[in-house]
Amino acid sequence: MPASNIDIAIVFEKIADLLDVQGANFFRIRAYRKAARQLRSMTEDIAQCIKNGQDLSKLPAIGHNLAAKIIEIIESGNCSTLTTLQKNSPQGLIDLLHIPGLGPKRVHTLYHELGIHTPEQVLRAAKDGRISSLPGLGEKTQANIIRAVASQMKKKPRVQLSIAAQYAEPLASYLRLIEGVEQVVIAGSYRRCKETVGDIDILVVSPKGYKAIEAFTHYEQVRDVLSKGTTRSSVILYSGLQVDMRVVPNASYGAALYYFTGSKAHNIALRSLAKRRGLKINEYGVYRDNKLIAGPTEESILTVMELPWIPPELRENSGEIEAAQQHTLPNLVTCGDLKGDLHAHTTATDGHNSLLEMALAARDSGLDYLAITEHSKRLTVVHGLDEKRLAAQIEEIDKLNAQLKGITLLKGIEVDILESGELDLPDNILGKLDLVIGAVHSNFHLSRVKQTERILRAMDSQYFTLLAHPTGRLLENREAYDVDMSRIIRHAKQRGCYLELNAQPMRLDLSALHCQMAKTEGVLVSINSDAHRVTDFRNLQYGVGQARRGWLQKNDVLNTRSLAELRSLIDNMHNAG
Ligand code: DGT
Ligand code: CA
Ligand code: CA
Repeated sequence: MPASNIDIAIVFEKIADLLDVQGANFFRIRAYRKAARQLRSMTEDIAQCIKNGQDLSKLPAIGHNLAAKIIEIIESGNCSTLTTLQKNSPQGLIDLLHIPGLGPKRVHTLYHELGIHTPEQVLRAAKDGRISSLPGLGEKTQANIIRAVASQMKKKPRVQLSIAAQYAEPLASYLRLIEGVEQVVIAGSYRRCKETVGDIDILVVSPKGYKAIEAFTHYEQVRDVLSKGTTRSSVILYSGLQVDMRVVPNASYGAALYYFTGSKAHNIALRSLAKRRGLKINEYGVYRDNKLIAGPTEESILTVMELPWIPPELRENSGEIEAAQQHTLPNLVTCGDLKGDLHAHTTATDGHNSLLEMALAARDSGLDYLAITEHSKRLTVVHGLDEKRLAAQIEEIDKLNAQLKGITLLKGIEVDILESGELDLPDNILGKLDLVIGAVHSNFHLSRVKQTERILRAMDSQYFTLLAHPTGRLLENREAYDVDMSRIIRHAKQRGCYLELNAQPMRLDLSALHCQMAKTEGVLVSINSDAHRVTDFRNLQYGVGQARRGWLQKNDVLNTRSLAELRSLIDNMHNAG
């Protein structure tokens, strides 16, 4: 397989980086960078140009010297200049260039004066005060370096699952059309339905690895090719998202999928279980005495381990392997189990569609009932409903229900929980509703005790049915407010009320851990879309993914109940309360 334009550009960029660190001549470095840019922007295949007898040195930014290097790379697959440079500089040195405040000059100094060539070493030296003693690097620079390295090491931005899907799914569809590609699966944390992902991991089954890799690195959304081999490659998309791809043959599909689905902790635990059973497990298969005994499917891997199917959402090494051994794994809730949705808005407040439009969209999504739960008057920015407007909506819903077929609208409200724990609307109107969702939308910074008391107090009010987005967090954006969730869950149990798992991709609130706590306590969770427009019912899938990560079964979820069952659950609660 001849090197492509991008392969050669990567080589030139690496050379430029290494020369930079060595303090080489500025013009020499710039020549490599310019040539790399030229190669990345060219539409003709450079290998083809050579075949056609074209003189490469006539191309912009490419002289005789670089033309010879291009020919060398294409003919031999190697570049002796890069090999020599790599021999003389330790791995990791280039990573230092990407730390803010550490240009080539400083990296050069750190390496030659202190022998530093990894971010960890930089951090250690800075903390020991060794960096500030170097010429041209004072206390202030040292402090800045500590901050930059520490934040770089800890912070890899994570992307919401639904946003990752917008980039990963079209890429997977594109790859499915490539000649020789038999299967494409998005693995990693994406497949485990984690609420955010660090990067996308794509597994491709094909006997023609290079074709798939070529297609991958030439995908139109690719901004940078980080690495490119015969069976694996990593790229950065224009969105900033990193995608790692591995190509495997059919025979190791299951083993590779299992490995790349992770989590790492699960894999490690499974591997040590295998070891105890005299087996060896890796990304190519399961082996007994070096003989391959499983590999083509994930089921085959688990079967030789004498384990039942473990759904990807559970693979976090948080008890699933033990439960699998004891055959006590939960039968997880699925999207098809949901019979209704208990949280939605319309144009009456901050929604974008009418009652009728929302009702029909819910029905089209396969639901039997939908609760309309507008904001209450305290939320003036979204025209929250007061008693009068709510009464009017109740009437409107009654009328609509008389005409609608195949879907029932429930009358509800997402009522603000005031700082005192009182609800924003009086009992006389709340009592006319089918259900009342209470929500915290203000005073997020109360102390843990006060915030918890506020919510418990709200749950005590007679008509309270369900606590909306229980911790108020917005993923990668706003921390959860500080509450004692185990007290809230125990109180919900006592009161006979329920907790929402808000399925908006930026919320996914309850967390998986809180779902497990609710389940243990026997408090039902309602997976709600919190739809603001007709297309938002799609978000239910993310709520279900989160519920599955929280080990919830159909029975643990309130809105898997039929409408009649739901009504009787809510009525019993009022009678008890
Ligand atoms: P992310 O990307 O941070 O959301 O999380 P993951 O789980 O997708 O992690 P990633 O992308 O680093 O790796 C993908 C999978 O590859 C991971 O879930 C398990 C597997 N894997 C990666 N590194 C290791 C390793 O060192 N040991 C084992 N056993 N598996 C690994
Ligand atoms: Ca990943
Ligand atoms: Ca990865």
